[in-house]
Amino acid sequence: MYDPLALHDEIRDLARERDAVILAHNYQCGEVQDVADFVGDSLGLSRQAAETSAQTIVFAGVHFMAETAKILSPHKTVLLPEPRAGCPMADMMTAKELTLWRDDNLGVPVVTYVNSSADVKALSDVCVTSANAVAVVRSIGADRILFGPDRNLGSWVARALPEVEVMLWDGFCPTHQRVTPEQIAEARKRHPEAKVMAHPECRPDVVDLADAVLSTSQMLHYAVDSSADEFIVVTEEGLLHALAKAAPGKRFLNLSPVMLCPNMKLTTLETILDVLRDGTNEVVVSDDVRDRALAAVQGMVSIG
Ligand code: CIZ
Ligand code: SF4
Repeated sequence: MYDPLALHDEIRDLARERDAVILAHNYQCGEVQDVADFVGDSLGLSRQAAETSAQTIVFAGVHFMAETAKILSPHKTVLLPEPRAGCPMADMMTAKELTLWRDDNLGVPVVTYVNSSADVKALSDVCVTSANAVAVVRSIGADRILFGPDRNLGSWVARALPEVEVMLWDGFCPTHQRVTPEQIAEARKRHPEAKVMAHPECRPDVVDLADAVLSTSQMLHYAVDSSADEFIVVTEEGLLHALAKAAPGKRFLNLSPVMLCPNMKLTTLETILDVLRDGTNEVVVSDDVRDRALAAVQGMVSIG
């Protein structure tokens, strides 16, 4: 019989035995977040991966996140509990496509969202997360950049930095792209007192209607610091669990059931236990790709 409490204890015992740290993304389901040593966004978890003294990293997230951890910690074993957990946005820009785009725009810096493959990172000048995209692009000081794969985050950067010409790749997150301005207007009508927090992966016409445009880590801080008691959360629903823990007593409303990433939900307590016990699903990045991607990833981790 499925017994989450027993599984939780078994995972914690095995993690200790195997000298493993469990990192879980804010979009993981509640019981996976609760078994992790650290819960966070790509930026925070990348930093944990770089700093941990544990020999093994179990990454409860999607493939590009585990790859990023491996790039930062090549001598550690990085295990991805569910090997099918990918990111459709990351798949929207291949290394071949980026090579052609870069060759058509020689000399223009390539700024890449962390939601991308290691091969794509290896072709990039610098990577960003949603928490530091604006700060990283500002720090480059270029008047023109190529930005991919997320056209929505790129548009958000362009609006924040009107002095920079941001050339956009046409990728998007299917989960965030589904949100419409009508849904926001409807939610506001039902909850006129609530603050709307939207992720920059949402469409620009959705972002326009938000009180605050924030990464998941920024949403957690905003909710804790705000004098408001009620929030409409416009990002993947896993964050609601983290929000409820960070700000107990406040009310967090899920915009709609469409805010679910099926890939993030593939990881379960059982798959975590399996990889810890068997050491399976190790993430590998070739030395050549790692050597070329490292500077871009380190640039991301060092800013913001
Ligand atoms: O950067 C991340 O972890 C993602 C994908 C979302 C966010 O805003 O935290
Ligand atoms: Fe990719 Fe969107 Fe899922 Fe994040 S929520 S992993 S961007 S598909």
